[in-house]
Amino acid sequence: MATSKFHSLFSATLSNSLDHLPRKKWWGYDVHQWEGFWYLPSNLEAAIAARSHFEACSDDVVLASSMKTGTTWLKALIPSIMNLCGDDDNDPLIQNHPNALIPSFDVQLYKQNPPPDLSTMPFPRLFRTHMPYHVLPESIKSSDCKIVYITRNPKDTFVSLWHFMNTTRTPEQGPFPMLEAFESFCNGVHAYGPFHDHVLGYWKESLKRSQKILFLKYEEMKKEPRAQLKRLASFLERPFVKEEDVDKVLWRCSLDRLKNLEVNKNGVDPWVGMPHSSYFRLGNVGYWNNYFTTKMNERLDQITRIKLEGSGLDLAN
Ligand code: PAP
Repeated sequence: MATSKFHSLFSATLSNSLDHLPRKKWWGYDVHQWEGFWYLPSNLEAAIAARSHFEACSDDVVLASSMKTGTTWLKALIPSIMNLCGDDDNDPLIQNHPNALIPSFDVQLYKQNPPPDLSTMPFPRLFRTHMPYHVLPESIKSSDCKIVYITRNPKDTFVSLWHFMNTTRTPEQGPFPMLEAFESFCNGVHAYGPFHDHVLGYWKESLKRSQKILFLKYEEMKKEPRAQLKRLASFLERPFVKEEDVDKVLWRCSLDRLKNLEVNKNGVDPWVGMPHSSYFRLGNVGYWNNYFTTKMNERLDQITRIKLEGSGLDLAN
């Protein structure tokens, strides 16, 4: 069952060499603080291994994000743009959940010991990660490889995360208390949190190196998908030649289409143990409004204001 597999993958204890790290509870799971961010144990060990072992190539593309900010959309869009999708009948999205099209450093590749042999991967290689910018493998930062970062309004991110994590709970347990989850989120204690620090790390770097890091916002992708998709394709040096291809890729990667594909309605992610369907929900902007009290709204808005002050970044909507 998905729940128990998730539990076994994510509640594994850290090896002894890491058990000196600060530890807290998040949704009943241990999370450990490393270099300013909180991680589930197996993700932390994988992140540390990736930092030590991964060697970037100049034409690699790394998709980075905090959890639940629209990454799955990009997991579909990036391979589609990179011409890996062929014609409609050969679209890999029909047979594969988007998670399978871009392997993750920290939930997949570097969970293996010894580290994976990447020599057989086709070029350009595509990777994804939830690792914060400052702990990325050095070669990602210093090589010419490209990073695509996606973020989202923290209030919608939180609600999306709450729904996703509830998938790990049994019917007897019921949903996790929202206020308790909210308190953790506001305190930055959640997988790959603090959220705002994660966003700021990539934002600041994207201002310094716009050729290296493309900074996308989920709300802008929803509002003007054609323009944002073209921006993404140009950044990846795969500009669209035909306008109709823009619409084709948007359709192929649309939430409605992906959600209704058999491969995404059934099955479980082999690495995380979560149902494939749990990666596709409503995809609404401003849905937090259905859950937040005035107090919650003011609190998270204030945190966002204080954290982002002077950064030039606006995540309100
Ligand atoms: P991850 O961090 O586990 O990869 P991620 O894909 O970043 O999750 O976030 C999931 C959100 O993206 C969901 O939002 P919601 O809970 O508010 O509905 C999900 O619905 C949304 N999403 C997934 N695929 C798409 C898509 N193709 N287009 C738009 N939104 C999508």
